[in-house]
Amino acid sequence: MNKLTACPLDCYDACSVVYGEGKLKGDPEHPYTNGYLCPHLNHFWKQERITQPRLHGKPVTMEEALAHLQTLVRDGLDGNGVLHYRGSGNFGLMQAVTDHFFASVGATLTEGSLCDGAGEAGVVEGRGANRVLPPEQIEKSEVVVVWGRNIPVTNSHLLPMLKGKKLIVIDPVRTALAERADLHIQLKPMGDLFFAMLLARFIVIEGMHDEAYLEEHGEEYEDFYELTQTVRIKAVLEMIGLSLGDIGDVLAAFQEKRVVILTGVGVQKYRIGADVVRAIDAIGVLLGLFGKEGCGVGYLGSSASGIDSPFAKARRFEPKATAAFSDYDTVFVQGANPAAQMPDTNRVEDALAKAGHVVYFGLYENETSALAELVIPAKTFLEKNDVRTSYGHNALLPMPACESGGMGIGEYDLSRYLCEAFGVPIQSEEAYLEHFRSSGEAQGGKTVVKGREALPYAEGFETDDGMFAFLEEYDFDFEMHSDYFLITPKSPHSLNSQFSRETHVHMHPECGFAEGVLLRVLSETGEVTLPLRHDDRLRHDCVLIYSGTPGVNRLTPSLLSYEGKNACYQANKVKVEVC
Ligand SMILES: Nc1nc2c(c(=O)[nH]1)N[C@H]1C(S)=C(S)[C@@H](COP(=O)(O)OP(=O)(O)OC[C@H]3O[C@@H](n4cnc5c(=O)[nH]c(N)nc54)[C@H](O)[C@@H]3O)O[C@H]1N2
Ligand SMILES: Nc1nc2c(c(=O)[nH]1)N[C@H]1C(S)=C(S)[C@@H](COP(=O)(O)OP(=O)(O)OC[C@H]3O[C@@H](n4cnc5c(=O)[nH]c(N)nc54)[C@H](O)[C@@H]3O)O[C@H]1N2
Ligand code: SF4
Ligand SMILES: [Mo]
Repeated sequence: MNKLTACPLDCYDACSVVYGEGKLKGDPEHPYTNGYLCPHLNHFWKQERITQPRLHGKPVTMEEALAHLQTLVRDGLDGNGVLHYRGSGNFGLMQAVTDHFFASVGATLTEGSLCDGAGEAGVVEGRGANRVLPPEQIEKSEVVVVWGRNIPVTNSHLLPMLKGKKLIVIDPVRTALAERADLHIQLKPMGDLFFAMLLARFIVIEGMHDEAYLEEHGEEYEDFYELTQTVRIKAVLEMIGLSLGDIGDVLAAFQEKRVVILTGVGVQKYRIGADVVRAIDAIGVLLGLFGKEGCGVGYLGSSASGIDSPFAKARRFEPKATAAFSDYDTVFVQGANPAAQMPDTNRVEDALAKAGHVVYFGLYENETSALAELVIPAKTFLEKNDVRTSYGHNALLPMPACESGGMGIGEYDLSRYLCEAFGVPIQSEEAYLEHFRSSGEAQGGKTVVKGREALPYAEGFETDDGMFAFLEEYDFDFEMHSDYFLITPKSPHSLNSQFSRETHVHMHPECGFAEGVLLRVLSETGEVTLPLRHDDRLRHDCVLIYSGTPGVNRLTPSLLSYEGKNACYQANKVKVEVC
């Protein structure tokens, strides 16, 4: 019999999945999933799993593994502490049940993000809260501006909704979407803050701003207009690789009535990421796009919006992007591969080696499982109960267990074991699941998270005074000319470090190096050697290495964004040399 579940992966689309006879299919009834899945789930079975727990490299039983885990946690709590480092390998809400145990016994958890935290900080500063722009609004638009988001790769279920619309892509790479767009602005990486401010300035100069809307929702806009006047037009356009014509072309598209801007994580992998996203939001405010049918600015919305956590809260935190593993006796890694996916791999490896004991709790072998003392296999999403939400739409999707038995242990069972061993109260699995399920309500034939609006910000912004808080100042000290920009977007074949990972460095064919040659790529933080793949979608001043490529994060720095405690994967420039 078929069962309905949802894809567990960290992805905008959060697909509804039909499971039957050992096969996974896209739910044809679900309005966004539309009956198809992407390669990650289509090939889900091919990925080899960890089948047995391992201690110091030797197989042990699950009972032995859990008993050892208990000892490591106890010793850590009695000594220099325990760090619980949870990643985004599985996006189910029940993944956080381990937080309940670790927080209750006084362990340290992580704060900030490797992902969208800088942009989210900018959104929250400006709008007061980070709401999802529902796909229904995107569908009703006439013009879609895709700004630092690679929709065909990372958010492919949105593609049908872009059909027939005027499409503008702002991206240093000529992505597949840029290829078919009406306009592609191939700016320099890190050029977005200035481009957004210049667009804002010309919107006001041309009188395209919505004065009635601004009086009600953005009364400080004139101060922001003044700030944009500090940007020297000619020098800055030259610096970001654009012309006045590019500004004119984008403004022309803004003349249409229903405009949507979709911002992705690409624009905010820098220390000033919050300011960039806030400046892009300002364009939406000037044009009066928020709270209007078929309009809006959508970033990765908060997936936790509308969900109350039933789990204990921690009091101590480490920043996720720069966690000091070596300060702890016991580090428990769950659903993550920090030895590859955190920035500054050389530092991370060193810090993990100096931590007392590293435990890895996951599905697949990776750089982190290779250096863990204790490895505990998890169950897949098909073998345990969960519920999920998304940062790309408002649906609440149940994920009931579809298969029984199997290898590994689920997050709830592992947490219950630890809670019982340490005398920490824990509710039944069903009570938590019911708590999450009851956060949903029926809306137009599907279940959505209660309280999430079909048209966010229709009543104004959620700041203290209800007004959009425009950017008041900015810092910009990025070297835009020497060396190469490093861009590290998502790959079509992997989900960060899960599944089929990329192995090349990409540069334009006119970069002066032969296809296939081994290139050493160097930054302030480290180096990596990879074979070169020519890629004429790139600017001449860019080196592209996909997220998940082994070694890419040897090049990226241990820096936090100025706001949002986010990793800054594109903050280092790089040099290249032939090996
Ligand atoms: N196939 C696949 N899908 C995924 C993932 C995956 O690994 N693989 N990961 C998931 C996760 S965890 C996330 S967070 C989302 C993120 O998904 P997206 O938001 O799409 O993020 P990225 O692919 O990192 O970058 C998006 C685009 O930004 C561009 N870019 C890079 N630097 C700049 C810049 O300075 N300015 C501008 N304007 N653009 C820039 C890149 O060229 C790229 O096309 O995707 C999710 N979906
Ligand atoms: N250079 C560069 N680095 C990046 C990025 C980038 O764009 N460029 N992107 C960053 C972003 S946006 C993100 S979100 C992070 C992601 O980085 P991580 O959070 O480290 O995620 P993954 O690499 O997907 O690794 C997830 C692991 O989770 C495990 N897992 C999967 N399902 C389950 C489960 O049900 N239970 C348990 N216990 N484990 C499970 C799998 O074994 C898998 O190896 O990477 C960041 N790193
Ligand atoms: S990874 Fe994204 S697009 Fe692919 S099946 Fe999962 S939710 Fe759908
Ligand atoms: Mo992410």
